[in-house]
Amino acid sequence: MSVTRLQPPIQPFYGGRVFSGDDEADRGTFAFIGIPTGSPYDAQGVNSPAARAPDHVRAMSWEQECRWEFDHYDFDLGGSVLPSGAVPDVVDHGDVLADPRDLEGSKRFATEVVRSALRHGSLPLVIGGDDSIPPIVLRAYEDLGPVNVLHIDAHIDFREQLHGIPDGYSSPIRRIRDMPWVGRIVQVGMRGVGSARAKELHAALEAGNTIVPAAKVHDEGIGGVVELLVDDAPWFITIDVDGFDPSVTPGTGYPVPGGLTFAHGAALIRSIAERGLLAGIDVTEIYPDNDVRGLTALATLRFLVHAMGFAARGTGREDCVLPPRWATLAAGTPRTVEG
Ligand SMILES: [Mn+2]
Repeated sequence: MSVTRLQPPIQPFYGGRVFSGDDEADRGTFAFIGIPTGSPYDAQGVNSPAARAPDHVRAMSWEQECRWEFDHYDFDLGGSVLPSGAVPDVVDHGDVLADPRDLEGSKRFATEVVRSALRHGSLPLVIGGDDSIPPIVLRAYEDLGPVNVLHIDAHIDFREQLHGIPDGYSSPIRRIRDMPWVGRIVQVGMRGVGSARAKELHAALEAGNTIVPAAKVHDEGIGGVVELLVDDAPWFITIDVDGFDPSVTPGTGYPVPGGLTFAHGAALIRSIAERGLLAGIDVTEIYPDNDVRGLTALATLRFLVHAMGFAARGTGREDCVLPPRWATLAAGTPRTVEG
C-alpha cells in the first residue's frame, strides 16, 4: 500500500486557503502545488536539496507580499496584483510526499493533483523538486492539449536516459517531447555544458525544438524570443532556476555564469500571460540551502506574481484565468465575478 499523501502547508502560499478536499471550497483561481520528489537517480535524490523548495517559496511569499496590502501599486504590473485590488484567490494544495517504495505511484498521484487543480478551474503554480518533475506536471494536460512549452534553463535536458533512468532530471524535455498533446517547444537560456552531448542537441533540433542560447538573448535582446511565442495555443512555462544568472537565482545546484536576467524572464512570462495563454508554470531546482538572502525564492515569487497579475489582465477575469478555451472545459461552470 502506498503512503503517498498531500502534506498540508503550515504557511499557505500567498496567504491562500489550504486544500480541504471539499470540491466547492477548493475552486481557487490559482493552485499552488509542491512536488518535492520526481524521478531520482539514486536514494538521496528522493529527498534532494530541492525538495525543501516549496516551503522556501511559501515563506518568502509571507515575508514579502502577505502583509494584507494587496492593493499596493506594483510597478511591474502597472497596478495592484489583481486589477480590482482584490486578494488573489489561491488554494495551496500542499506538498506531494512521495513513497520511496512506490515512486511510480507517487508520480501518478502528483499528476492527479495537478489534473484536479485544472478541473477546479485553477491555474497551476508548481514548485519542485528537481528538474524531473515537468513531465509529471505536463501529463495532467493530456485531455486539454494542444499545449506549447516554453523551457527556461541553462541545460537542454534532452537525454534519452541516464543511469538507465529515462525520466530523471537530465531528460524532462525529451519526455515532454514524447507527449502527443505537446505542440511547440521553445528552449531559452542554454549555455556552458548544456547537460548534453552534440547528439542530444541534434536530436532536440530534429524533433523541432527551438533552442535559444543565453548569449543570443544578451546580444540581440529578448524581443526575438518573444516573437517565437506567437502560436496562440496555450503555453506552459517550465523553469529550471539555473536558466537565470546566478546573481538572480544563486540558490541552485548547478550555477552557470552568463544566465538570463530577471527582466528577460519577466518579459517572457508577460508576453504569454497577457495574451490570456498561460496554461501553468513550474519552477524547479531551487536549493534553499544554497540560497543567498532568499534571492532565489524572491525571484521565483516575483515570477509567480507576474504570472498571476498578467494572466488576470490577459483573460480579463479574476476568478478563472485559465486560457479561455479551457476555462469552460474545467469541471463545472467558472464562477462569475462579483460586483
Ligand atoms: Mn538546468
